[in-house]
Amino acid sequence: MDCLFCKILAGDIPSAKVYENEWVYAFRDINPQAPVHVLVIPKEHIASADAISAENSAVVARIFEAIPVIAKQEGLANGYRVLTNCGEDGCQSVKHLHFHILGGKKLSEQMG
Ligand code: DGP
Repeated sequence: MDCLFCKILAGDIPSAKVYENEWVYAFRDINPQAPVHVLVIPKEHIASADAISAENSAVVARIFEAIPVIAKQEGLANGYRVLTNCGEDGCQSVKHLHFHILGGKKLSEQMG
């Protein structure tokens, strides 16, 4: 499959691993938008938030279980932002579901 994040999962493209378990992989964003910028992805290919269904949503719970673990590991005790971009209008550039964890500074109140 021609998917950048599947290639990262396969080890074909290097990444700076932050966290991994059976279902989830997390690594540093190559173009950080904050002092801490981690991407959390399912190991299973899901194209975007718009492709989440009753059949595959269990992994989303696994991702959200991993997020506080990663946040603690990254020292984000003062808070952080979790977001996912979806589709063309959402400016999703990589078509493999991913959640951005942003923190390490006071973030902008602007969301869109
Ligand atoms: P989005 O725009 O929401 O689809 O975010 C995709 C993110 O992926 C973007 O912040 C940059 C990051 N990214 C793109 N290519 C690579 C890569 O090869 N390695 C890493 N670590 N991050 C990447």
